[in-house]
Amino acid sequence: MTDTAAPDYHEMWAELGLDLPMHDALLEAVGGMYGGTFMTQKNRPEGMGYLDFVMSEVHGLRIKELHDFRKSGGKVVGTYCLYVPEELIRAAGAWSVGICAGAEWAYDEVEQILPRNTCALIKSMVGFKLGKVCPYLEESDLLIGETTCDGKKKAYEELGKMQNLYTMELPQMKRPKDVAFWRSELVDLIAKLEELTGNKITAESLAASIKEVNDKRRALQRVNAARAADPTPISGLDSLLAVQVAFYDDVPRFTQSMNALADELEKRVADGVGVAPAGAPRILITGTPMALPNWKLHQIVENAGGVVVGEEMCTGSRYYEKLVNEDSATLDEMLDDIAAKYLDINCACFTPNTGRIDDVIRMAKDLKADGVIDYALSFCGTYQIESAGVAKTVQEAGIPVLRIETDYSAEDVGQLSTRVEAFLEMVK
Ligand code: BJ8
Repeated sequence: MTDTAAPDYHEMWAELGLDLPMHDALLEAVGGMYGGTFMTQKNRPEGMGYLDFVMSEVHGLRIKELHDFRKSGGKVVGTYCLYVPEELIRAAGAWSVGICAGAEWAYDEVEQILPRNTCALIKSMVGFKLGKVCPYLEESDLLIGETTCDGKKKAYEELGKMQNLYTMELPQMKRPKDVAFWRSELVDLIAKLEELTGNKITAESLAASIKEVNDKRRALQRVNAARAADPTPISGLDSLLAVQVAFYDDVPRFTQSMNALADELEKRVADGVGVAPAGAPRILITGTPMALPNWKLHQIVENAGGVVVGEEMCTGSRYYEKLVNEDSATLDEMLDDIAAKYLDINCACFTPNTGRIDDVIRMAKDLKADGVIDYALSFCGTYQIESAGVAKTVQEAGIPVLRIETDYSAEDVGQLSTRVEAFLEMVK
C-alpha cells in the first residue's frame, strides 16, 4: 500500500456487523451521487473542501473516531429528531449523532413491517437497520426516539425490537403545562443518559455543552446570513450539506471549519463574488427535513438556473436559528432554558403551528427570496395538511409559492424539473 492509498475500513465495518457487499454498493452509489451533484458545481468556496473531505470519509474516518471513542469507554447516542437536546447528551460525556435516513434502502424488507404508504424518511430509517448498511446506527449504544408524528412513533417500536431504543414523549401543544411536561421528560432523559454513561450531568458540564452547541449554531448562522447577498456566495446545495453534516461531525472541529467558511463567504460578499449570476431566481424551501443524502430538490432548482437561499426546515433554520440561554448558573435553570428553546421549534406535529408560517415570511423577506417552494414527503400527513395554509398565507404576503410532494426516488425528477423551471420563469 502506498502512502496515498485510501485506508481500508472493511475490518471495522465487519466488526460492526455490516452487510459488506451491500455496504460497498451503498458507498459507491452515494460517492457517485456526491461527485455528480457537488463536484460539478462552479466557483464553490474553498472552505467547502472541509465538507468534501468529511463526506469522502463519511463511513470511514468519522466512524473510526466513534469506534475508538467507544473502545476507550465512551458512549454514542443516535437521534432522529431536532427535539432531542444534543446539549444533554454531550453534558453526560456521550457523543450525539443524527442518524441519516435520506435514501431508499431495503424497501422490500421494510414493507414487510411497515405499510407501503409510509413516508420515505421512516422507511429509510428502518431500511438502513434491516439492510445492515449504516455504521452510525451500529455504533450507537442508545437510540433516542420521540413521539412526533404517528408513523415515526410506531416505527420506533419496531426499531426498538432490533436495537436499544428509548422514546421521549413530546407534547403536541406549547402551553405552559406542555413546557413543564417536556421539562420533566428532560429530567428522565438525564437519568437515562447518566445510567448509560456512568457520568453525572453537572451545572458545569451542561454549561460547557450549551456553549459548545450554541457556538456550532452561531457558525451556521453566519454561513446562512451570507446567503442574503445577491449574488449569493454559496449554493443551496453546499449550505444544505453543511447542516446535514452538523448532525454527526465532531462539534469543535465542525464549528471551526464553518467559521472559516463564513469568513470566506463574508469576503466574497464584500467582493461581489457569487456562485450564480446576480439576479438568478432566489428560492426559499420550507417543509419536511432533507436527511443525507437527499439533495434532490436543491439539485433540481439549481440545475434549472435558480439558487436556493434558505431552508425553513429541520435541516435548515430550525436547526441553527435559536440558541439556548447561556446566562443561567444552576442545573435547574439550565433545564428550564433547554425545555423552552426546544419546545420553540416549529414542527408540523404541533397544533397550532403558526410560528412556522411567520418564519417562512420573515425568512423570504430577509433573504430576498423571489419564490417559496413548499416541500412535503409523500404520506407525511402533518406537512401535507399544513401545505395549503402555508401557501395561502405566503401568497397573500405577495410571494409566489410552488407546492411539491415527492419521495426519495428519481422517477419524478423529469416532471419536477419541468414544474420548477416554469416556476423560476414565473418568479423572475
Ligand atoms: S422536528 S420535522 S425532525 S419530527 S416527514 S417522519 S413528520 S411523516 S421528520 Fe421531523 Fe422532528 Fe418534526 Fe423536524 Fe413524520 Fe412527516 Fe415522515 Fe417526518
